[in-house]
Amino acid sequence: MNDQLVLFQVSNGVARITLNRPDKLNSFTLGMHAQLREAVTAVRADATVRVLLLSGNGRAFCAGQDLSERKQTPGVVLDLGKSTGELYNPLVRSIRALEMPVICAVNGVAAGAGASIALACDIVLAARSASFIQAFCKIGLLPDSGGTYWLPRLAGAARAKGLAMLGEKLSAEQAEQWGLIWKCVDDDRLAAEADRLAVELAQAPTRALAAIKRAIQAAEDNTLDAQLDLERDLQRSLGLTEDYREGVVAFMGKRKPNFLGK
Ligand code: T3D
Repeated sequence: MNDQLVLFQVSNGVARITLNRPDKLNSFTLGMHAQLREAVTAVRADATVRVLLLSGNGRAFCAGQDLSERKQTPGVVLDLGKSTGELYNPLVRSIRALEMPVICAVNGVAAGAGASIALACDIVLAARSASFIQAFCKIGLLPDSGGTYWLPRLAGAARAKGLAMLGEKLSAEQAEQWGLIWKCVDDDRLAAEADRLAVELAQAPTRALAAIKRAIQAAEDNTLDAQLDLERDLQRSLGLTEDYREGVVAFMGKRKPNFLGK
């Protein structure tokens, strides 16, 4: 049995988390949830980490909830609100709250909660052969883990309803064209391109990136007035960072800045 359901490694400011149940398309079991939670907690606690790169092992990114854990037992009431509220929602919240960019390298199919979790990340890069499937309706559920939040915001209500009600496979290329993801790249370039982005972002002014993430997420609900105030407050604090000082000095000195994430 595979005990390492999640692979975790940190180097040069980049934390790499890889879902690792390839034979079951990296679908979520209780064990995988626990290991993923532990890894995300470790990322949060490690001050050297400036970027998180999430991916999947094998031919899929993630096929959502492992349905073998959902076999009905007579007399036992299944409470999906509990697993959603106690496992998936905290995971989505933790990705959104991480004060650093989270890159998702979608190496293959992302279905059900697997698709929602990919879309919760800040920069989603997909292999050209990958796909996104709102598989929920096929088993009598609705998109969760933020699915009904991301889809209309990213793709518009018409496409969101079509995707969620039909459960059809959306190719990575179409996902890129519809604005669901940052980019799709040829399959054999995915790992290198994800690494290149991660290394670039790990050398960027981390606090500015965290502020960008926070402000763009807040814009989903804010009025323009509230957003202008938030930008003012965040800019004030960024103006006091070492990285801002370094950025200006490097620009004036016509050299490459050396950002430390401080
Ligand atoms: O329950 C709660 O807590 C509420 C929260 C729910 C969140 C959710 O994610 S609900 C949605 C759950 N996911 C799905 O419904 C997707 C199910 N999977 C599929 O539809 C297909 O596997 C795919 C379209 C993703 C890929 O199809 P294909 O033909 O490429 O692969 P396959 O042959 O179906 O799967 C390969 C193996 O992975 C196979 O196992 P086997 O027969 O070789 O031993 C298959 O059973 C297994 N697998 C794939 N997805 C899941 C799974 N096993 C358990 N759960 C899965 N979700």
